[in-house]
Amino acid sequence: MTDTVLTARDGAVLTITLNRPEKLNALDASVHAGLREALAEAAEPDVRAVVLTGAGRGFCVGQDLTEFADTPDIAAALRERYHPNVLAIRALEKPVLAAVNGVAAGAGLSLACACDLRIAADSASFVPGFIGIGLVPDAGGAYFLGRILGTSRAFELMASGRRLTAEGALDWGLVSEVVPEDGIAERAAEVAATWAAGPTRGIALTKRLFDSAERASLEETLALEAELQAEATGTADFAEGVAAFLEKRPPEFGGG
Ligand code: T3D
Repeated sequence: MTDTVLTARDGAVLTITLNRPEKLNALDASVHAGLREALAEAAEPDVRAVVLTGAGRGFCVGQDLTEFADTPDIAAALRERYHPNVLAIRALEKPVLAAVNGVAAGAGLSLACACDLRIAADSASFVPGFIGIGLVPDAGGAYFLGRILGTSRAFELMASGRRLTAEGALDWGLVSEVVPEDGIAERAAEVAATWAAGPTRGIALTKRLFDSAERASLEETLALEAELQAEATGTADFAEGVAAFLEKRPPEFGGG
């Protein structure tokens, strides 16, 4: 693991911290590689929830612009460095929470939006970045923002390049919660611990169903829900959930 991406375990929660604080966690080759390793660690079965955050005053300001000169083939760089990590976040069979502790710009904004949930510090802001240097959104930015905000709002934000405040992001549903800057790590740990104590297989199957529903017909979604529900009813957590309900006690989900 590179020291530009750190991982830490607290029970079943894995926290991944982008760690180039002096560059607001801009994504250089070492961060891309470190994130890839960290996401592989996140796939381990005993990890039941993941937090992605940034060290220092930034979340992530996207591509390290000083590396552009050394990147002759941008399309290949996207395919090799960005796409595997974005797809790995979506493929993780557990919830991924972006704790947006500061500015999220360009591909940093896309990364936050690739996650399943977002909370923000009151000092955070969301900066499209791409259009500021004449680029189109990448790292899945158009895909995720279009779905979270709706095409009209997402286009207006991404094509204008204007900065969205944490409160504005809350108002638009881009984040679910805004907390004081000095409390974001603690709140992220709390939220993640709650998710980690949930029925992890059921949550993973719900994630898969929603991801599929974005681009499937009603008929296809009904077919997949039947398949996934059959799988969900085979889990120990389903048995525990029903038993706890009948015994009028809180469930204790083990994640299996
Ligand atoms: O290559 C490919 O594969 C293509 C992929 C492209 C994907 C992309 O992400 S394109 C978009 C890239 N990101 C940006 O354009 C954002 C650039 N940054 C900014 O506009 C500003 O930094 C912010 C508005 C985000 C924050 O402003 P502020 O005033 O809070 O901080 P600052 O002073 O600008 O930045 C602090 C330091 O971070 C500074 O370094 P220094 O001068 O103290 O040594 C600054 O240069 C550095 N920094 C910020 N963003 C980047 C960066 N260094 C490299 N790359 C950056 N993206």
